[in-house]
Amino acid sequence: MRITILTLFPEMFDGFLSTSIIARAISRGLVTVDFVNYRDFAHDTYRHVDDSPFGGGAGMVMKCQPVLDALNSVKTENCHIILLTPTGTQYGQAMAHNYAAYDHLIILCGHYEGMDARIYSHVDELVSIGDYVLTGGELASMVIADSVIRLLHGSIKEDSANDESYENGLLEYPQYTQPADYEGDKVPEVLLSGDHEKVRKWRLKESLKLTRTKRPDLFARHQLNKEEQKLVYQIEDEEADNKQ
Ligand code: 6GU
Repeated sequence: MRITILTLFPEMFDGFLSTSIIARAISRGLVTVDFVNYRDFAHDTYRHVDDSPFGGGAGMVMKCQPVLDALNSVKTENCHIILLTPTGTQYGQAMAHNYAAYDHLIILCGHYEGMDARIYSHVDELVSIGDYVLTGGELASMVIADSVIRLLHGSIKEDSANDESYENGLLEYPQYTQPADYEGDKVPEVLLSGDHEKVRKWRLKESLKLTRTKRPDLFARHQLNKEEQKLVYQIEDEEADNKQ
């Protein structure tokens, strides 16, 4: 897979690309990441990429010409082009899986007050990573690239990807490691039992409990199977008992 990132600040990505799982995925040849700096496509003396907004108001707006010339310089036949903006569709795990299937993903980072809206019709989608405002799209593009790259086959162990939060529509169960007793704070007994079926059931129940209380929105959308429905009845009974 190839990911091309269009940005005014490619140096922001140095640590991201040279560390841990992302660095390993690159060295294994699973992904290449390349950059285009909009500034290189600004042709006036001062290499302006932005200008003040028509109609007035604070801040600067990124101009069509340098952004679209930069984009046209890297477009390929089967590429998928996303533009990062707080006004885009909210990003999620399903979109990460979707993106991981493309040969070439092009990500446009905005900066300043945003981009000239005429740029929008030249991309496939507008994407936001959540309901807060960042100073630019660079961090958002790292969030997207990270979540996509770790899904590429050979990037991480397959089963570590399957159990996680969001993959089955539920939050992940709590994890523990050595020691079994940390200053009197003990790991749940069942995890030390060696009974794989009991452990699986306990984890599923904890996932359901966590999702139900922390993310009622996800829980409402999750289709409970028979086993899960039974566990939810247990959870409700336990809650009722605790109230008495
Ligand atoms: Cl994609 N860009 C900016 N500037 N802020 C954001 C965002 C993107 N997603 C959430 N906040």
